[in-house]
Amino acid sequence: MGEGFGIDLPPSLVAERHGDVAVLKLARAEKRNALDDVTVSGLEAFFTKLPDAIKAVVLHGAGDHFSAGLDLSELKERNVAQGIAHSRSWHRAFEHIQFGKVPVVAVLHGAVVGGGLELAAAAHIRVAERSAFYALPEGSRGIFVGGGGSVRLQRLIGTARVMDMMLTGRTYDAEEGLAIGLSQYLVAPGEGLAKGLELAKCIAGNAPLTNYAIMHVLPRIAESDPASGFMTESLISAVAQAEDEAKARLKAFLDKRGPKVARP
Ligand code: 1HE
Repeated sequence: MGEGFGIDLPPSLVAERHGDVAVLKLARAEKRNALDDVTVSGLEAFFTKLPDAIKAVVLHGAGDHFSAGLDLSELKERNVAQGIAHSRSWHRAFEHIQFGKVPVVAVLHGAVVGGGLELAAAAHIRVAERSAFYALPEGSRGIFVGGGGSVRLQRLIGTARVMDMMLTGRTYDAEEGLAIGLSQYLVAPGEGLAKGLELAKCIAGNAPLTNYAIMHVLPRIAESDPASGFMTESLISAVAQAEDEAKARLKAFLDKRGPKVARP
């Protein structure tokens, strides 16, 4: 259903185009959008092959839940080597989300659990509806996160919280999720997609190189020692400001044509 994108997607993923924003829906509601191998490969294909005309993506889920995580029915078949390869396939797919072509806004509702939370963590912005709840039930299933959660979630909410979620199966509700940084926005039930689209449209209006730097350079600076971070910042800010697009935007503001910063 990737028509309009020229991307061959499995039935569990449905893509729509809204101008320069792509909306990708996890469409396996009957299995609570559990992520099977085909869906993970489809995610990789989608985020790798996005056309240049698309400037931002909204990712959301059909039905009452964002995603129930790993498709547990596929798990019982794997040996150790296959398990490593499987986890690495998730890493590859999600790497193309976090460090892909354009920013991704995830819209969360209902269960955002296990691999579903790992998927959400690979997005750049998370909008939660009040129904959202977050958990890492891996501990109770006798497994471990394998979709990059031990890297991304620790950075997002801290090691102590991830340990608690994994050891005790603790569930955070949407308000708690907002407070601890699992989502940046909290909206009423049913309003997530509209909010996600509004944010994606705003992001799509930024200079492409600025978006690229925010996605690709900012997280690397966060991982650097401060001296390297300062130097990298100087380099990327000089690169960005040298673009014609930046010059045109600065001139527009000075000519009283550019937008002012809005009060909250
Ligand atoms: C599934 C899955 C799944 C549902 N794999 N089939 N994830 C979990 O441990 C979460 C497991 N799921 C749940 O706790 C619940 O399903 C939910 C809280 C998400 C939703 O509850 P509910 O009552 O709306 O749905 P349900 O009746 O439990 O499930 C509906 C169907 O979806 C049912 O199948 P059916 O054939 O009986 O209709 C469920 O079996 C199926 N289903 N979740 C497979 N996860 C890279 S490592 C990542 C590691 C992890 O992600 S571990 C966490 C796995």
